[in-house]
Amino acid sequence: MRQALIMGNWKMNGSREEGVQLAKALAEGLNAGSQEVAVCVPFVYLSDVRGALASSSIALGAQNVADQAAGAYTGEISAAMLADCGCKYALVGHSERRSYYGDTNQTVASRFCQAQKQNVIPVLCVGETLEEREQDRTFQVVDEQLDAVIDAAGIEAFANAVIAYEPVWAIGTGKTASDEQAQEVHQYIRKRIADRNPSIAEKVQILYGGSVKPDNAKGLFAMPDIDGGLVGGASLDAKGFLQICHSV
Ligand code: G2H
Repeated sequence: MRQALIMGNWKMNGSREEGVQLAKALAEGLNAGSQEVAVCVPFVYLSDVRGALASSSIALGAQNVADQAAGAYTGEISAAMLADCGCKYALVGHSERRSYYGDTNQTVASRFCQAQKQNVIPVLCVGETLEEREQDRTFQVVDEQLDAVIDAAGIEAFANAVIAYEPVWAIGTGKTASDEQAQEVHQYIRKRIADRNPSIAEKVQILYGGSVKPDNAKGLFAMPDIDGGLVGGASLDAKGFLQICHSV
């Protein structure tokens, strides 16, 4: 049985005070349950939010991590720094990083490896654009995104990683993949892992992301291969995000 995982991705939103207040509201409002909850916070607020979450079970995550270990990489944040700030998770390859900041399958694989070297759990984001879906290339794109990491890190690396399927056409658009559309790709991803290592495939958590909201979370989370969600916009509202967290 896989533990459900609900992650908020705050993206580039909020102030220090808003982040702290949001974290405190989550810590206070989260009912004890079988699910794990995490929030991926802007780098500069990690320490403040860590303090606000200190007495709760909510884990801390970052939204990206450098593809190098240390050195002259101005503006980058290393996995060791994230570990130092108390991060359990780091997103790698979010579609906004891939499409606006030039992340490639290769740099994403390097970020994934750097995170794992510091015991920060990488959350590998994969997913197709609308154009790719319309060209019937969803599985091919997901294969390429997964395989780059499998080639670099080895299939065993997925024993300590999370995958997030986020169809780009559903991100921040209000369009959600239907429960069945999402399940189809989740099942495909699990099978791709299972072809190499069935026991890792059985254990790896695969989250759905893309306009998850309080009113669609239950249906998505009920799908057999959907192990939780990566929630953007709706994670900025404590009440709504808690409702999503309590939908598993
Ligand atoms: C996808 C998701 C969270 P949203 O980017 O990563 O954002 O829920 O706003 O679509």
